[in-house]
Formats: sequence, structure tokens, C-alpha cells
Amino acid sequence: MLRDDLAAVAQALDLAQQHGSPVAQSSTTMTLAEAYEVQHRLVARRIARGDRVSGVKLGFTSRAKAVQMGVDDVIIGSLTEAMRIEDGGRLAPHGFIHPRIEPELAYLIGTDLPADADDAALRRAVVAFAPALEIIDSRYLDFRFDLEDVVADNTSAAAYVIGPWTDAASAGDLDNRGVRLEVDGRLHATGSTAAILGHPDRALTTALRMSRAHGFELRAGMVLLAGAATAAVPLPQGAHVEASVTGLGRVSMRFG
Ligand code: OOG
Repeated sequence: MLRDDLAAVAQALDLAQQHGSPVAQSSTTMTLAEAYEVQHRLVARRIARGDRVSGVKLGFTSRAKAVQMGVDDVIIGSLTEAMRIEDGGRLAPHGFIHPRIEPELAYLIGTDLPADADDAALRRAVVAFAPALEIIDSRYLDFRFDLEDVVADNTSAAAYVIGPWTDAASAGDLDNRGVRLEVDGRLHATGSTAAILGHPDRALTTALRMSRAHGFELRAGMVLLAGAATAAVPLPQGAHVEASVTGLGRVSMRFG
């Protein structure tokens, strides 16, 4: 694809997100590198409007979801400050197309990571864990699954909520913690943190690998969303959603 075409795809996705009106998928196939280039351009447009990168998210870290979608690697996207909703807060429905919600685990990175940092350095840099909610929304019309198109669309990232942080030193092992997702007080999905790459801490190793491969930075104060622990649930207008991770507490939001 030509550079001008990549910029045009980024612009179309950006406008779709701003106005809540979906775009057709591109008829030209993109390489994965081109898809990340579109994503970086899309995020750069937000930054130019005064937004700021606040973290990264991984997608398809749940084996079941990856198999369901026929993908064999995880994907990485950017979170920005404008996507963040306070715990217990309200998300205005404007600009959403077909929103879904997933319970996740969040890691807080406490120190900047140099370009040559290894897995152990990243593990040491993580200062806290929290239960989280991610709202995903594909900006495509009649979406036929295509990995490059999802990557270009910033991995469907739309909004996120972080619950109370627990100090990493006192949280213990995060493996095999129960995850629950309730919508309007009814249980909609249950899972385990083990669904995230077999052990959620693998999200750290993976985030480091993916951020190097695709040009993302991991800096002090950034949040890392490790990926869904259950299937995504459609998010109807007016819904009150609450998620919990055993030992880490609860996080909630209202849509509309
Ligand atoms: C892509 C985003 C997937 C996850 O946690 O697997 C994702 C999508 O399903 O639209 O964020």
C-alpha cells in the first residue's frame, strides 16, 4: 500500500470513531507492518488533538478467543487518556458503533523501560495490579474478520476503566484468579486469569516483545491491559457493568 493510502485509512478510521459511523473495510490487503503503521497514524491524530498515550493493551491473549478468530498471535494497541473512565463512572454512548465489554487485568508500570530492558526488568517495573474493564468497538461496517484490519483499527480499543490498585508486593501470584462480569447485577461471564496466555504474567513478556516489534513505548505511569479473561459481551445502552478479580476487588461503569 502507498503511504498516502495508509494515511487515508487512518483518517477514515479516526473519523468513524469520532462520529460513530462505521467505515467499509479496505479492499486492498495490508501487511501487518502496514496495519501497525495505520494504527500509529490513527493514534497520532488523537495526540494532535490534545490526547495523550496512557498505556497499551493486548488482544487475543485468550487462547479460546484466538482459536475462535483463527489467529495465532496476539496484537497490541494504544490506550489514550481520553479513553479512560473513572471507576464507577459513566461512559457517554456518543461515538460508539457496536460496543462490547470484557473484564481484564491491568498492570501499572512504575518506571520507564529502556529499549534494551529484559523481561525481569519489566517485571520489576510493575508496581501494582487492578481489575479492569475494556470497552471494545470495531469501527468497520459488516466486519469480516481480518487481523490486519483489527490492528489498523487500534485493536478495537475504545474505552477502559481501572479498579483499585493493589501493590504488586502484596498481591501474590496472579495465576488462576476467578474473574466475573456482571451486567445489571446478572452474571454474564466467568473465567480465570489463567485464560490470559496460560498465566497473566506472560502478558508482560508478550507486551515487551510486541512493543519492540511494532514500535510502542512502555513508560512510567502507563497501564498495560493484559487481555480478556472471558468472551466479550455486547454492551447495551443504559447497562451498569461490574467486574471482579479474586483478591483484587471490583471495578464498575455505566454506559449512557
Ligand atoms: C479485537 C480486540 C480483542 C481481546 O482482549 O482479545 C481484544 C476484537 O475482538 O475486536 O481486545
